[in-house]
Amino acid sequence: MERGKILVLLGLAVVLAWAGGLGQTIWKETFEASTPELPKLPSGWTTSAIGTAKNLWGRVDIAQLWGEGLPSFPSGTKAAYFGKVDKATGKGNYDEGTVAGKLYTSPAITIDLKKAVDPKNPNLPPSEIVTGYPAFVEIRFWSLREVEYYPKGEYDITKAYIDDPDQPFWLKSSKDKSQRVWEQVISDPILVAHEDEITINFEFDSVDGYSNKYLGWLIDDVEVRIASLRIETEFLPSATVNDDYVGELSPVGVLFTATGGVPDEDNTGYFIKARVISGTVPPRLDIKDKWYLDTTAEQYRCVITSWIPESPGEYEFTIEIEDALDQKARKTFKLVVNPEDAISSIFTETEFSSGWEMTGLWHRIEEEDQLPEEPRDVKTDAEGPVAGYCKTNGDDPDRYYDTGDRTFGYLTSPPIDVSLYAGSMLCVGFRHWRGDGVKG
Ligand SMILES: [Ca+2]
Ligand SMILES: [Ca+2]
Repeated sequence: MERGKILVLLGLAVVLAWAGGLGQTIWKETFEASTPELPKLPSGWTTSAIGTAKNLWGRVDIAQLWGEGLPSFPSGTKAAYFGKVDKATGKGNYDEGTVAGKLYTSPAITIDLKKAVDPKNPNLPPSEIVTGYPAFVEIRFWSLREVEYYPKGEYDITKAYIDDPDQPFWLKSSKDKSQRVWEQVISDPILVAHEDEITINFEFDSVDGYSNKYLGWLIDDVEVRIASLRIETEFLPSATVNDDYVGELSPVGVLFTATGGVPDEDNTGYFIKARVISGTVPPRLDIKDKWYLDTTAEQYRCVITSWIPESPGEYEFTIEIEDALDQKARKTFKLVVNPEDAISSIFTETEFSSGWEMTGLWHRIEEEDQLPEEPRDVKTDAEGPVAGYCKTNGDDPDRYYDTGDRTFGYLTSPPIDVSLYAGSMLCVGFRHWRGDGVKG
């Protein structure tokens, strides 16, 4: 599971909600509890040290930070806070004259998928949810951090992770400019199972004692939710006639991947449903209606064993996936099937008999004996007719381009359809003979 990647949302929440359903909260901390008294954290939250660093984690009410002019908290008036309040100024800082850094950890959160089951939704009766039933969750929290800005090194590090400090799902440092706004952090989907236990770790590390007279770090509304459903495949590589497509796919044979949501279960395993809702799928390409969960890869996969396209074409279609909670996600794909010998030649011209636009002195020279002999005897070695830029000369060979004035003209090919070769490199080559009066 790659937890290093992180999606930070400011205005994107609406888009995600549309793309993957609203998701459902299975655990949430608002830090609003009235006991224990501030600055203590709610019960279950634990702090631990990084080395000998000072522990400044606690809980704060926005009223205590009256001198900061902060935006209102995501929920209520309280939040978790790494820092200390100066009562005289109503401002916060983490300046201890030495390294200020500590870790704090959520209570053990037991994944209870039954909390995600909508009682109005009969598709997933809670009775089917047994220990070990898989699902994807995501961690969300709101963050407001104000620390030193120093792009040449990593100080005042703020990070969040599940179990491995080296794989944070969110990390910022002095290299990232602070913004005095709340931003919502949403982790990538994390594969868990019913009754798994997870803890969420928030770590602040100033690294040293310099430049620590800043507000610090505020956290609010930590949530574990069912992750929205999403198709992870970004695009489909192009196919080639008579060439087995499975070899083009990476990993081999895996046409689509998806994550998020809660799967259904049948005798084969856990799956999400999939269907093509619009567009045209290439003939005989087998898009499965069940994408099974690969627990090692931590994704749902639509696998094909073979597909050998028989004719070129360009296809576009939209797929919709759906999980056991009726969450849906859609994506549109374009698939190009190239002709077998496509790349060697899309278009060749040896006749110049039709379709070409010729202006100025450009004209078709059909016979070899029409090629100019003056001022040089032209031998093009071309097979058949050529296009030449020179003056015609009745029944005698062409000659010169001397019109007594400036002369120019265009030789323009007919339209060449390259739409079947989208994504391919196009190169144009031509043979030419250039002399005093002719091109061939
Ligand atoms: Ca709150
Ligand atoms: Ca610092």
